[in-house]
Amino acid sequence: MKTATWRNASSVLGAFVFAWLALPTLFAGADYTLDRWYRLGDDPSEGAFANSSVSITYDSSGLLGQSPSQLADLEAIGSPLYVDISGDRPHANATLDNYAISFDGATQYLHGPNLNIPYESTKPNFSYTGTDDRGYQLWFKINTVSDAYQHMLDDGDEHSAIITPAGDLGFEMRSNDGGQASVGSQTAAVANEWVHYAQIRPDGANGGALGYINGLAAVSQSAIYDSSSLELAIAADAEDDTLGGTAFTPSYNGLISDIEMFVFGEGYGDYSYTTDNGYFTDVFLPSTAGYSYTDSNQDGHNDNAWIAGDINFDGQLNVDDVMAFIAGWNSDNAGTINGNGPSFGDYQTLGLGDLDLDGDTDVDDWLVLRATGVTAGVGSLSDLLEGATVPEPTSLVLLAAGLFAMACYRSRV
Ligand SMILES: [Ca+2]
Ligand SMILES: [Ca+2]
Ligand SMILES: [Ca+2]
Ligand SMILES: [Ca+2]
Repeated sequence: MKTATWRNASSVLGAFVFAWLALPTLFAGADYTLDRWYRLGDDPSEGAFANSSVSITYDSSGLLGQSPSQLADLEAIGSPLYVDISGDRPHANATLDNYAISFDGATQYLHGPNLNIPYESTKPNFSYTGTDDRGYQLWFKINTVSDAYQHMLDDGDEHSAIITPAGDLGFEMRSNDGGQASVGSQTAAVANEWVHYAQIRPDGANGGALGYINGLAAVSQSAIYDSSSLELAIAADAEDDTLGGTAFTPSYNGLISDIEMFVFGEGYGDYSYTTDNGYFTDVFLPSTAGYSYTDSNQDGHNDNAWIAGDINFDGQLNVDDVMAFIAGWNSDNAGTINGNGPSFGDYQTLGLGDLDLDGDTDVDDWLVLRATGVTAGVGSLSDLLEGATVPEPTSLVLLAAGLFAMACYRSRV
């Protein structure tokens, strides 16, 4: 989960925020550091109303009046419009999200300072010394799928959220070091549907750049991304104008609702799919039997966290999760990911036992499950797998009955 201070909160709830800032744990621990939160009309101080023109849209993560500024607001070009989406939110639980910004794909876009390599960023909340691990997530809804590139977000021409000319949802991570630039996913773009994107660089060059579409692993790219003096563009392609500035080509036709850009590593927190992928926490998890949605801290994300080891998402850690693990043994998602980067997992592989979220279910995941304590008394992995790498449904039932009997027996002694 993210650490954040809110621009609007700092004006409305100043005392509370400053008290909170005094907590020594604000930027320590497991949470990533939210550098930018572009709510695109939902920051109360922005004064958005339906069908009004955007001139400046606010970064809502950071305190006002700091030097250097903690806020990286974006300037609008071509008068994009605020759109009331309270009747058509990205997902049912997004009750704080009442506005999006609409772009025409021809003249309208937003621009401002890039984040790119955090320690080189021109307008950072912090120095981000030593870390180049970063990511973003956003919601968008396209109007039309064309045969040209559409850029929802282009951060310094290095990391981009795109639709390819083939009409596929995709991502870019550029590299002068032999990387792939644009990689389309196996999912075609569809008009008039909200889509969640996340692109994460989790672990230096070895971690690659991982693109998730609606919470699912979709595109993986490798190599080292480059320094960039180019700006961040929303709804446009950002490229070098050869004069020391950025040339923008507006290219995205549709709505964008909510963008977060964040930093982690080297004292700026950690990124975890199960706590930080907004689709997983806000859409998938509340759709399961074991979890609901609450947002007491009003950060736009679910406060309820997945229980480590709960493979079948019923909100409990018990022998049923061991059964789900055995059922998913030896599975992997390699066939669903495009690009030359590392393998990675998602809620589907997690539901098959991929507890280390590297895309497969193998002995490494068993060690993670065993560390939760839930496998105590159910036998060894080889015992459970004996006779079948992928148990037949009938043998699963028998295995379940056997495990249940074993659990009952052991509970009596
Ligand atoms: Ca919004
Ligand atoms: Ca929350
Ligand atoms: Ca469970
Ligand atoms: Ca795994």
